[in-house]
Amino acid sequence: MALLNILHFPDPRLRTVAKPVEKFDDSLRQLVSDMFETMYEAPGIGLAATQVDRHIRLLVMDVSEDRDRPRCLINPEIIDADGDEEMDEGCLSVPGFYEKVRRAENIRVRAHDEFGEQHEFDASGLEAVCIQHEMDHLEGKLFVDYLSNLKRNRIRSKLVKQQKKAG
Ligand code: QAP
Ligand code: CO
Repeated sequence: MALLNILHFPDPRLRTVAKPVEKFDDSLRQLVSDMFETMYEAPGIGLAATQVDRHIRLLVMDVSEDRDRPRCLINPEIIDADGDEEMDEGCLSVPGFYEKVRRAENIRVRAHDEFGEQHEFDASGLEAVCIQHEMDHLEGKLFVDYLSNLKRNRIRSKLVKQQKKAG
């Protein structure tokens, strides 16, 4: 088990487009386990491999109150979407900032688990928002990209200042 380093906006590595997972082996399962540990410790409700500088199509999440429903999605696809909804979002890669983002309200998802089994399920509300947010990371996209240039630039300069202070 290991805690992984989380990249912070505006690190250019967060803009990498992730590649599909091809081998469902022990090293993949080790990464999944380290990502869960990192997410729970943060604490966060979702973490994409991109955020820990591993550029493969993998995300972990747990939107349950009791933090006892870990879910791992590999090579996820949204195969249906309807409705829209605005929710306050944050991101472990954009610490301290929360803004409203509009996304699909209900989605149908197809993904593999860490053993290579394919699953399909419906998600709504926070779970659906979290999946869409984490899938954006795999495309090199961040929730701040949905904000005005003014808001995004303010967030960028505050984080750059903090990162300089922290060394
Ligand atoms: C994505 O985000 C998400 O700023 C997951 O200081 C968030 O786990 C999807 C976090 C909201 C839907 C709604 C953020 C922790 C965690 C921070 C997270 C912070 C500490 C964010
Ligand atoms: Co995020």
